[in-house]
Amino acid sequence: MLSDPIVALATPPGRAALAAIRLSGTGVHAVAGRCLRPFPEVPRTVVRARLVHPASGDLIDQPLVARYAAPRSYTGEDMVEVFTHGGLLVPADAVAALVAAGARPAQPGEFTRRAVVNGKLDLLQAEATADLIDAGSPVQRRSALRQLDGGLSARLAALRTELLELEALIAYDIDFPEEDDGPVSPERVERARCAVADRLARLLATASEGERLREGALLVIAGPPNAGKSSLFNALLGRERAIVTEIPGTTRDAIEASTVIEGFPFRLVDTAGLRDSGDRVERLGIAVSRQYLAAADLILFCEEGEEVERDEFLAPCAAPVIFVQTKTDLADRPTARPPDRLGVSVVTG
Ligand SMILES: Nc1nc2c(ncn2[C@@H]2O[C@H](COP(=O)(O)OP(=O)(O)OP(=O)(O)O)[C@@H](O)[C@H]2O)c(=O)[nH]1
Ligand SMILES: [Mg+2]
Repeated sequence: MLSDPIVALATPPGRAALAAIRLSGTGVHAVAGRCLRPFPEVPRTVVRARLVHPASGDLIDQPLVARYAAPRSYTGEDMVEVFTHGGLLVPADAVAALVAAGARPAQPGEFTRRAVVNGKLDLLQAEATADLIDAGSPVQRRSALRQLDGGLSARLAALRTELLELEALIAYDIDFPEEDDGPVSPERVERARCAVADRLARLLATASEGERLREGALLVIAGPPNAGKSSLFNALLGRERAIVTEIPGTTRDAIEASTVIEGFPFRLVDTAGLRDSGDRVERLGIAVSRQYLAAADLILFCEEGEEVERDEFLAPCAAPVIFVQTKTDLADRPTARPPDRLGVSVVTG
């Protein structure tokens, strides 16, 4: 049944001051009323209640309880929210009591699914809810909130309207084909078609940006051995994640870590130094470096001094490349830094 009473813990289990339990569905007020004394009579008010097991009458907690009446709730159904104390035992016992009182444990996503079915959210907003919960950077949060606000939904609705208008123009032309110089000129149909195609193309162009925002842009640190790639990787991460030694060929496998830079999510990758190597393991590592270079959204190409054979490694890459001159603290640099290179030093910061 799609509207049977369901219950779930809305907060993660574990030691915490509070836990939130949600119930939704037809008859859910009666179900909750079997465990909660008093049960609030007025929707959208909060009362302090005693939560007991419906069979044994055992006191489980003294929670705050809020009541919502359909359709004015998250799911659009009758709902109850119970705020118990946190921890491992109390919330679990509270959910068990509510199940004993007649609610079924909810499936993952079932509350939001009901909200979609009842027209409280559209599918894009439901996805935005998941994105907001998963957001790991301020930009991800802003983007999810925009979508939750209906930004993308409004663009799709406008697109749909334009398509329907175009269809109507074409249908009119088909219905009255004899009218040579009818009210619908071919130019008008063509103009409308171009406008819709253009809008679709612009919307599609934002798709990869959205994906990058969700997954994090792939920022690949590459360059010859010993250039200071792992040092830069650690500095950008703010922790010693990759091994650093003075031995060229230290990093033999790609190391990936997530980080937030200026509010944007990044998948930061440190790679094996690029050179022609006779060592089998190192060669395999360099092959992995090349795969990351091919998939990168942005490449930081590190060089310590003289320019190396960049082209052999960078020619197959589509991503923009920032050339980085490392170890700028060292005084014995042979020549001044070329203007196209960004200078960094992990010694001076
Ligand atoms: N003075 C100075 N030394 C640095 C700097 N960055 C790295 N080094 C040193 O350069 C050496 C190589 O650093 P790594 O970060 O391991 O270099 P890598 O490019 O990852 O090397 P491979 O993994 O072998 O390809 C180490 O001895 C570092 O301490 C810097 O900014 N200044
Ligand atoms: Mg390294």
